[in-house]
Amino acid sequence: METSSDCEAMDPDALQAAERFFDAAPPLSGESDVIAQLKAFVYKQNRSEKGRPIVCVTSGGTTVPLERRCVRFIDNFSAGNRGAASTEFFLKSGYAVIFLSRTGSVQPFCRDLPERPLLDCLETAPDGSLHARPQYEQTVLSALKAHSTVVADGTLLHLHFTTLFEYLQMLGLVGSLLEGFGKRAFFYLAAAVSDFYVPWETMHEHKIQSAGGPLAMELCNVPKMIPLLRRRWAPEAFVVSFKLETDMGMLMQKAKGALLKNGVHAVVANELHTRKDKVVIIEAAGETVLTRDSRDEDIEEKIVGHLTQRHRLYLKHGNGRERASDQAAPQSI
Ligand code: 9Z3
Repeated sequence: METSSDCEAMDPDALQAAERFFDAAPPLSGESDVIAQLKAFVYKQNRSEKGRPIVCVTSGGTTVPLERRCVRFIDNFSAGNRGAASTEFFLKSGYAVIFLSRTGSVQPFCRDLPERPLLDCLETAPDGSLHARPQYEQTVLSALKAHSTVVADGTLLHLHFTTLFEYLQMLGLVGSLLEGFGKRAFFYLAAAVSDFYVPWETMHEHKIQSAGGPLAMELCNVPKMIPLLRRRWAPEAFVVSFKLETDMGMLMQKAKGALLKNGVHAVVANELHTRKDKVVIIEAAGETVLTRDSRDEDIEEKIVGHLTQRHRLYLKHGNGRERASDQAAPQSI
């Protein structure tokens, strides 16, 4: 069994930087409510089906506030499609899912609905009753069916973040609460997390004034938290991180580096503009290229299929980071 001691020890400077980040971060609003929801969910999963694996899917982009009473912030492109689609496939594969997503990002089972689902999908009949418009009837029906199934099964927990601080604090809470799940816990880190931020202690309290002329601000590096997840919060959990670049050459090099440096079980490498069509999964065993064959297909079905199979192997034997000689040959799917 792999434990934290089997992993490379965490660099003490990196650990200190991570600790400083949390000490200086603003208190997480609604923290006790988040903990209560998590505890109830975890308790339910343990009671209802003993062997059910549990995955935390992170999704969407984090904001970086520029002021404490925040008027302005830095954001990124992530819409949360990957996390929402992957959640649907994890649920189909029998996982319980903690969906840690950016407020307002794409949600599971809503991907096919228009942007204003209530206004665009529904209409009132002359007697005042409410109906789905005929062109949306099937889409609304299948979204409702899928949603009510997971509500009845109690297998999906939604948690929302907006800022980088909230995201990392909530990931820490989920990590620590899932420690007891051992290898059954799986982290699928698809959220696009900012690399830079303004530390709370140096942040302007009030709206930054333009009268002072052009704005020059220094952003600090966000401490790396994946090693903390791997080595402290949930050392036995199966952890998959994502690497995004806009330069293909750099992508593979950085993704391979992340696999080694962070001690994760796999890194999903994707390039910004082709992310819906192609990803490369990098593992100690080698590389697997996954592509989507048509626009009707979700590449997430293949990503989740590949990784849940790896998670099953990890649960059965091994540490999930076997070398190429121990596993089936890498492939293109
Ligand atoms: C990803 O690479 C995701 O696949 C996407 C999904 C964000 C591209 P969408 O939300 O896109 O469906 O629009 N996520 C991780 C990106 C990231 O920030 N990775 C960090 C990095 O590349 C490591 S934690 O350094």
